[in-house]
Amino acid sequence: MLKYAALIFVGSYAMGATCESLSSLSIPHSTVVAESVAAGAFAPPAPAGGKGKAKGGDSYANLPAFCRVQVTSKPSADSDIKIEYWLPVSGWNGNFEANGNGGWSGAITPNTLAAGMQRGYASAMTDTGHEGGSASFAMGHPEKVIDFGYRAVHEMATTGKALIKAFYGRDAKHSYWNGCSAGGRQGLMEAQRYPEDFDAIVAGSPAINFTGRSAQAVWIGQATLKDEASALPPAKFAVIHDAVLEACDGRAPAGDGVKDGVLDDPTKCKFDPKTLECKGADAPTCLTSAQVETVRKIYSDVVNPRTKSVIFEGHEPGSENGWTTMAGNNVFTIATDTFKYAVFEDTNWDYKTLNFDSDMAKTEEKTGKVVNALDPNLKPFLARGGKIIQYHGWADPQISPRSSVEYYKSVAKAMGGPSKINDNYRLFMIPGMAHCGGGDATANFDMLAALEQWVDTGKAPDRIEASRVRNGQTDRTRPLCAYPQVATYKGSGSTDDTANFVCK
Ligand SMILES: [Ca+2]
Repeated sequence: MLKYAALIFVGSYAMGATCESLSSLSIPHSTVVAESVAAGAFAPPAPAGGKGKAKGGDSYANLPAFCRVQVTSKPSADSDIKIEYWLPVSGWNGNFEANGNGGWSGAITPNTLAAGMQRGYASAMTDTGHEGGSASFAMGHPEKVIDFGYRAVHEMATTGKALIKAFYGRDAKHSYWNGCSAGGRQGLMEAQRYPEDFDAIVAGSPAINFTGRSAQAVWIGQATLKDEASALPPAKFAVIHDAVLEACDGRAPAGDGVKDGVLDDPTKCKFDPKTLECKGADAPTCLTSAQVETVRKIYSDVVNPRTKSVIFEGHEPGSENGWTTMAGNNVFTIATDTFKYAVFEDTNWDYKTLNFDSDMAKTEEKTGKVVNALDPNLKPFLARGGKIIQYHGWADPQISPRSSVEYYKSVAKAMGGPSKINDNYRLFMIPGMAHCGGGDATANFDMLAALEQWVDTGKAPDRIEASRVRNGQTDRTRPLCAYPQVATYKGSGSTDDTANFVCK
């Protein structure tokens, strides 16, 4: 087998260790297996069933030689956390990048590791301590829930730094976090619980209130699946969406300024679904009175019926085309898993029984306090110069975007006002974007590059350029603006050209 040593001639550090020697590195409660992989030689595991090509199979042919390190970490007796690191032998940019997961996580995806390494990073990913996308692992395994909640990522950070130091003979210049959805939650959780782990964090569409959004999916499921009359035929999602745009997209003051198929700030859209109510019999282009009530429920915040306190923020106008996620024929599985396996530990648990008053304390005590990342105290992270780019699509039908806004505001308040966090923490709300991408938005952007630039220059990004690609063509460019600013049309020129917009 080929043996690679990372030869780094920087400063006083002349040489690191061979890849294979990392296997004997002593990492607390962990076993380490390291192997050299020649350029283009990585063979991803075959997909289930053993036939066909693994996802991203062809792209591995272009990979540089790297040291592949597989770690099993057992910080508790019940832990079994898999972590993988790809350390490029040459062309290392000097930085560490840890990548986040999605949903209930439970997988290390080689194409994610490859993407980071192709940008020059020593990249990392963990399965968060269990395999697969179900939460069934949680039943009877509170330590595994802790691993999923925050411990696996912390292990990935500390072990990654030790491996980098051993392999390259020096510390990483900076440690980056990059994740969306569950990965956004993981990044903000790190800033809250382990402020030393990462220097800079991209937190996309974060599931920071994991139990809250689970409650919302049940809230919507209880409304839509209550009876046949309350259900929304998926064909009507587009009808509602069109009515929303008709009401709120376009010229001010009634609209948002620019008629472009997306809402710049849907919280200002006062759309009443009753305007769509059928005048006579039910028809494909209108809503029955029962359906009007269902739609109102989808837009409404999830509240405790007794105290009226908000459990989670409602969906925004503009998100309708994605409502199959939570208002389809089944209750969103990620949500039912939360209650079935983590909170109640009962495989027979029925979503219809969830009580938004009496069940909430147990939800918080059992699961919320482990998996939710809502602590507004980022002082230790910000004090050491940590940086966060958080982003969220305004049309996200899976994690309500206002949950990001509310968290951002809570941090600003806790830290003494927006001016106290502005140099370290910025939120970018993306008009029309669905969950971590898609929708009618300018959803092509590079938040990691923006964060790198911020770290390297010290100048916080006020606007980040984005584009929309349709049928292989870029048909719109637009700036994404640091909240609370929005991309504002200057008044002349094409509304598909970013040069004609300012952030204000
Ligand atoms: Ca608009």
